[in-house]
Amino acid sequence: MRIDRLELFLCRLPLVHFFETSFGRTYDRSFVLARMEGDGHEGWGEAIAEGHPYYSGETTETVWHIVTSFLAPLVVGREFAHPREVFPAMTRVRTHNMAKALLEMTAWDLYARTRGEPLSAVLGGTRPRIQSGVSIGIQDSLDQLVDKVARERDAGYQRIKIKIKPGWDVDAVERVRARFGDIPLMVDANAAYRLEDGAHLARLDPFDLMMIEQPLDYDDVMDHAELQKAIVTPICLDESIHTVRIARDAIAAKACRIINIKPGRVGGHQQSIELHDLCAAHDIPVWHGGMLESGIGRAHNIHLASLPNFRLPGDIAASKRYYLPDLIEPGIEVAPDGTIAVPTGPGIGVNVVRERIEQVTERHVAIDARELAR
Ligand code: OSB
Ligand code: MG
Repeated sequence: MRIDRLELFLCRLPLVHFFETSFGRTYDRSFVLARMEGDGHEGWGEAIAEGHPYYSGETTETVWHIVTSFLAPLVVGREFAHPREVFPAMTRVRTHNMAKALLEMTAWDLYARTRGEPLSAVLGGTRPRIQSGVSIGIQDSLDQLVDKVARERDAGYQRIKIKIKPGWDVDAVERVRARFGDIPLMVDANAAYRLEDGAHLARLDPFDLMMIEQPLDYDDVMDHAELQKAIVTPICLDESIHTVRIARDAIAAKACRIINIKPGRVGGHQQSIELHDLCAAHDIPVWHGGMLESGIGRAHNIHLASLPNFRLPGDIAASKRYYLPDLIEPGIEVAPDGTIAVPTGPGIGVNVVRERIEQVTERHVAIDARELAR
């Protein structure tokens, strides 16, 4: 597979409903899309970096800078026997896994389309449908939260995740449990707590939560290990797991019992497969996270989530919860049983709507192998 040309699109889409985490409230989503050409085919990908550096230090602007100035010359105009070679080709550049993942994942789509196979098949996926859960942001009131949970449960989602932060935690969980009994429920703190909050977080233990996601800071493995000793609820790490090596250390330190995989966070599909396999070897269940992706990133996630150790429902929900219309046609749909079909066409297997992308593109660049060679 030779990558002849790369295009980047900086896009902004309004969200159907605002989304609030412990970082703040988002009304629209900025993201970078990539399109590659090679061997007479195209591939598409999406970076998970947001317009701000609150979930991660990377942003849409750092992705743009790192890809155009440093990563594109390592990838465009090069021949790869397999997309697993793309991430190693970029190791000279330190960190910036979201920028690397953008190119790596786009190359996987190109490769799968070149072979005429669905992405899931080339990634090693084994299931035809994935289990879908939802992530519900912080609301203006507990009544609104309960209404939202009711709506998503009725739509069939297999588990509910609610965002928490100091001041919006034990009461929120208590209300949801009181109203909905034993629905599969979990919470995500997005690093809003400190180890000193251990006694407070232990107050969540009676509510039989599936897990608490990322209670402490993004670079703090040892305090998570300490906290896990003080609470019964299993800890799941998200932000902390930016590389496969850190996952190895976190597992060894017993800092978590579950891991959330976002390919965009760890450098792409190949790193995700390695993380998935590492977790399987240690009997750590994984589930697929989400970052309010458009249909392009969402389709990539669905294919990856078809691997066997994705044993828990992920944050991969229907397009209509996020963007109307989406950048793909038809949008991703969730069946009444809370599952999503893995697309069976070549590559990510969804129709990318070019006109819609052009409408929401604020900046575009094309990088051609011939120009780089000069
Ligand atoms: O922590 O999982 C997270 C969205 C943006 C940034 C971080 C996170 C999230 C979500 C939303 O939880 C998941 C989704 O519905 O895409
Ligand atoms: Mg999270």
